[in-house]
Formats: sequence, structure tokens, C-alpha cells
Amino acid sequence: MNTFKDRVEKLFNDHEEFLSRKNNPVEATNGIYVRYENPILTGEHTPVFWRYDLNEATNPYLMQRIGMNAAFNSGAMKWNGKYLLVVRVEGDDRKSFFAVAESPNGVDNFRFWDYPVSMPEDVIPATNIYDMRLTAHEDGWIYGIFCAERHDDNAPKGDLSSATATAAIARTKDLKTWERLPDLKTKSQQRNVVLHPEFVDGKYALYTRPQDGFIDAGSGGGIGWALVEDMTNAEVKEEKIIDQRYYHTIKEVKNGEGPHPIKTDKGWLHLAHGVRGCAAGLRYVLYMYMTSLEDPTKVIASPAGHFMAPQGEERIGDVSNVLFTNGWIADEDGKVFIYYASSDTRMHVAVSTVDKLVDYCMNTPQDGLTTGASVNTLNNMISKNLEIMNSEKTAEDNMKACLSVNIINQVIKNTPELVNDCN
Ligand code: M1P
Repeated sequence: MNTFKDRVEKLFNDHEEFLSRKNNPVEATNGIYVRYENPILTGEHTPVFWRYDLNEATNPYLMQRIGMNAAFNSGAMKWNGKYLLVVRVEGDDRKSFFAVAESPNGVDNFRFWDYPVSMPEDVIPATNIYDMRLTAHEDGWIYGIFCAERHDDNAPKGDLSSATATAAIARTKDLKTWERLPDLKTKSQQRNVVLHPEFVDGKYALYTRPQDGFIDAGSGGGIGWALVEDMTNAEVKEEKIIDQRYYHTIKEVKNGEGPHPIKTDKGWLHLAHGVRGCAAGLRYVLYMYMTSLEDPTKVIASPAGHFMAPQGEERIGDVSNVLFTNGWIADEDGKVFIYYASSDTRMHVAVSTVDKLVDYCMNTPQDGLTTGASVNTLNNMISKNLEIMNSEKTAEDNMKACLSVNIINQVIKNTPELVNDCN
């Protein structure tokens, strides 16, 4: 009979084996990015000592006492040479909290720090907090902007589902101690608010997502932009939509900025999510766009359709048919680690480069917004490609014909010299 100590040891050993699994790139690729075969984080990745009471006196059956349901929607940044995620961990009790996990290489061996983040409250405490976007701002602080959710007290009696979404703000210098700043003041509800890393006209710049209700973007037209004087008392006075929604596209119902954009010499590279409705519910996919360096409110590239959509096991989870992102890391060598979550359940990574992503944005055709326009775009590429393929075929046929003449001359007519140089 195994002792309690043996069973605890096995628990830790099995967990260590699971955490140290190597993650390999998936061979099949679209040339834009490479997915990795294993999820990088799940509820099961959380430390054993978060979930099990390790005292034999109080837990003789060695039962899991605090279950971790999911690990998803993570902010990301490089920190002391490590790839670091501020993960949305969700307990079995449906409460989300933030916890830091780090990896030496960005694709596997992610380990959680011993303690989750104890986030200070704003004046009105939130019921749930989630989806942090990290920004190491040029003012020297690391900001985390996240959604603070509270029950909507104006809801009819008995309605325990209606909620409000507010952009909560905190800042830190070490990712351990957080200073909570007042929630963003805006006219509408907000989720998916992201801080731009540089001052613009001497002000802090925010990507916003005005929404009429907790779920419905409603009259909120898309991804917004607002300048704010002071992050310690942030208020959106004017908001301009920079990436709007369109009928019959992947962002018809709503969209939201992912992590803060990456600065490239061609413009700001953006990653976002777009949502459409279908009989199966809402479908969330990732898309990209670029804005101008001179005027970050001006969209300069807008490739059609999704950049990444749920596939295989990514399709299934607590909220199925969802890909969501709020973190990526651009390395010094130009590699980009795209951290995305599937179906509100687990975290994954895909790897690309700044050059490839800029090429993708600049050279993928835009959405013409109708079937006719899409078919024209397609025909255009088909014609150009057939021209290339036919000219290659003609060259190949000419070469074959030329070689035949040489063979006839050499073998049948017995003339040693070549008639043609087939090159
Ligand atoms: O369930 C899918 C996502 O739904 C929300 O995103 P959005 O505000 O764009 O609808 C968020 O709750 C997000 O956390 C979640 O992944």
C-alpha cells in the first residue's frame, strides 16, 4: 500500500513530466506562421500545491481541493530574458484571476510563479477580472489593462446574469506588486481596451471597444482610439473608430484589439479578434491590420478575412468555436510569438516573423465586401498564375523539342555535333 508521501511524490513527478514535455512545430503550414502541437497552458499546468491540500491530516484521500478549470486569454511580454504570460486562470468556481507563467524558449516548459496576482480593488470591487493586455510604456511603467465585471444592479429583480464591463487599470515595475488605478471613465461599457506603448501628441493613447451592453457591441462601431492625459485618472472624452465592422465579414458582430501593436519600419502591426454570428452561436477568429507610423489612427493595410481560425481540438471547449488573443512577443531577431487561446479553455503558441506578418498584411488582398469583388480578386490571381505556369510549360516543351532534335541528329542521322544549344 502506497503511503501518503508516496502518492504526493507521484503527483509531483507526473506533473513535472507533463510540464517538461517538448513542444514541436506542426509541419503543415500556410507559410505565414507555424502552430505548435501542444497547448502551452491548461488548468492542469497550474501547480500541484494550488490544487491539492498536501497535509495528510486534513486531506487523507489526497483529493484535489481547489480545481482549476482553464488557463487562457494571456497578456505577454519578454521579461529578464524569459517569455512571460499574465494568464487568465479560471477556477472551477468560475472566478478568473491573473497568474504569471514563464518559459525559457516561448514554446514549452511554462511554469507558474508560486502565487497568483493579488490585484488590489478599485472603489467598487469587481466580481470577476480577466484578459489583461500588458504594455511596457515609454513612461517607464508596465501597465495592465483588463476587464472588470460587476453585476448590473439596474437589472430586473431575479436577473443574476446581466453584468457591466469596465476597463480596469493597474501598473507595476516588477509584475509582482500592482498599483491599482481608477477604472477608465467612458460613456459606454468597455472591454478589450489596450494601451499604445508610446505617447502620441504628448498623451497616452488607448485602443477601445465601446459597447452598448455587456455582450452586445451594438452601436459601438468597432475598435476605437482615444487620447488620455493621465493614466492615474484616465477619462475618454473623445473616441474615434479606427477599425470598423462591416456586414458579412468576420467582424460583423464585434471586434476587439488583441495585444498592443508591434512597431515596424512599415507601420504598426495589429492583431485583433473578429466575431460573427451563426447557427452554432458566435464564432471568434483572429485577424490583422496595420496603421501608419505618422498617424496611428490611419489604417494602411487590411487583409481580408481571418488570419487564424479555430481548428481541430481548438474548436472545442467551454465556449466553443473561439480563438482569442491578447498577447504576443516580438523578439530582437524578428521572430514573433503569437499567444492565443482556444475556446476559452487553453493557451497555444504560433510563431512567425515581423517580416512575414508585414508581408501578409501588405500583400493579402483586401475584402471587397461582396461575392463579385471576391471572385474578381481570385480571378486576377488565377490569370497571373496561369500565365506563369503556361510560360514555364512552353519553356519546358521547347526544351523537350530541342532535345529530341539533338537525339535524332546524333542517333539516327549519326551527326555528332549538336544542332541546337537547348538552353
Ligand atoms: O467568449 C469569448 C470571449 O468573449 C469576450 O470577448 P468580447 O468582449 O470580444 O466579446 C471576452 O469575455 C473574452 O474573454 C472571451 O474569450
